[in-house]
Amino acid sequence: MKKALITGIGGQDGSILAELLLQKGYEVYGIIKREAIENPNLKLKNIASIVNEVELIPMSVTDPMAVYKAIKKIHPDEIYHLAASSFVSYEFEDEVAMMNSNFNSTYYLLSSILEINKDCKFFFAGSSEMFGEPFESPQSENSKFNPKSMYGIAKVSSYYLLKNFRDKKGLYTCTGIMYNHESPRRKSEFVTKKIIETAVRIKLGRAKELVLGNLDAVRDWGYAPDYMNAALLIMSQPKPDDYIIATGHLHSVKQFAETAFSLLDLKVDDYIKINTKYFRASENYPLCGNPEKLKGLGWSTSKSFTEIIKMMIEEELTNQTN
Ligand code: GDR
Repeated sequence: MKKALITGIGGQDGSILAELLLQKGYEVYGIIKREAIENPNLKLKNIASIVNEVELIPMSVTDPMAVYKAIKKIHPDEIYHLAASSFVSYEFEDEVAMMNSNFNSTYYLLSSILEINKDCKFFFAGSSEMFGEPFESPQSENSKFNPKSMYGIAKVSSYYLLKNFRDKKGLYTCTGIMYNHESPRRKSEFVTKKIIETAVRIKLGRAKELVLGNLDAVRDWGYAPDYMNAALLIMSQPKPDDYIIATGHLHSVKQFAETAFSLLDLKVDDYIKINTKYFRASENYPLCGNPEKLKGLGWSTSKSFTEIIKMMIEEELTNQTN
C-alpha cells in the first residue's frame, strides 16, 4: 500500500486530497497544527469524517527536526506540501513568519527526503500570486514571475527550490501553480466564503449588509476538488514537471456576489457596502491561468462558476439552519 504524507491536512485542500487518496487505497498521514487538535472546532471539522482513517501528526512544518523525524518514521512514497499561511497581504508585514511557514518548511521537507528517501515524490502547492502583477494574461508555465507580496515571494522561492532539487539532485518534484479554488471548506476570510456566509445570513434575517472591497477585482475561480485531482494527475506522470492549475475563465467579485444573492432570490445592490480597507493594489493584467498543459494530461473541470456558488450556498444554508 502506498503511503502519502499531506502537510496541512486540516485545511480545505488537505482534507479534500486526503479523501481522494483514501479512495485510491493510500495509507494517509497528515501533518496538522497542534492547536487544531487541541481546538477541534477550529480545524478538525474538515477531516471529521475521515479522522479514524488517517494518521495525524501534530507538529509544525517550521520545525526542521520534527520534519526530519516524521519523514524518517513514515517513509512516505509521496508528499503533498500544502501547509502555508494562505492569506495574501500586500502590506509586507510579518515577513519572517511568512518565509518560515511558506519557504523554510519546503526546504526542510526536501532536504529530509534527499537524506532519507530519494524516491519519495513531492508536490508543492504554488500560487497565481507568484505572477503577482503579471506582464501578460492569461499566464502559462512560461510567463515571468513578478510576485508583489511576501506570500508570492515565498512561493516563487519554493518553486525554484523544487526545480533545483529536480534538476540537480534528481528528485521527483512538481509545483502546481494554483489559481483561486473554492469549496464549502473555504475559510471565511476569503472573499467567496465571506460573500456566501453573509448572503445566507441576510436571507435568514441574521445580517443586514455585506461589506466588500473592490467589486471590479477579477479572479480565475475554480473548484477545489478539481485542483486536488490535478495534483494527483501531475504526480502520476512518468516525469516530474510544473503545471498551471486554473480554469482560464475570469469573473469579478461583483459577478460572484450577484450570482450568490440571486440564487437566494435577493438583490445584491440592496445589501452591498464598500470599505476601501479591503482594496488591494490594482492590476494591469488580471491573474488568469492557461491550463492547456494540464489539459494535455486529460484534466478537465467538473463544475462551472455558477455550480460552485450553488453548492457553497446549499451547504451554507444547511450549516446555518442546523
Ligand atoms: P486571493 O483570495 O487573495 O486571491 O488568494 P481572496 O478571496 O482573499 O481575494 C480575491 C479577490 O477579492 C477581492 N476582494 C476581497 N477579498 C477579501 N478577502 N475580502 C473582501 O472583502 C474583498 N473584496 C474584494 C480581493 O481584492 C481579491 O482581488 C487566494 C488564496 O487562497 C491564496 O492562498 C491563493 O494562493 C490564491 O487565492 C491563488
